[in-house]
Amino acid sequence: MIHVTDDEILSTHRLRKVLAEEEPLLLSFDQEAWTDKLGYERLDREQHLLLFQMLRASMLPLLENLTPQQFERVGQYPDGVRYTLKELVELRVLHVRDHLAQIERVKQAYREYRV
Ligand code: NI
Repeated sequence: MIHVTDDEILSTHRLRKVLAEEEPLLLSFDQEAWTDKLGYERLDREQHLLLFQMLRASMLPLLENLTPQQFERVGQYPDGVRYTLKELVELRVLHVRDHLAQIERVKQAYREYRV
């Protein structure tokens, strides 16, 4: 949950930059370093879930009623790879979906183990 929220912070930042600026620089993060150095196991999950929900809610008015031109706005990573706003939104959806599937697999494995 903490990782998903941290990713959402960056994703929110990227979407806002691409909407506001001309071909802005996009940033990724070193996930393992964040998990390790920020001590994820000590952080409050409920608080991060709330933060995730607030980030999502804050983006709704910005992502509603976008024009096709806005969806084609572009940002670029330092390695030169370019993404449109549309692609960034899709990646953001996939990321959360992947982690939910992962959580389900862990639960399933746990249930099977207990039987
Ligand atoms: Ni992830």
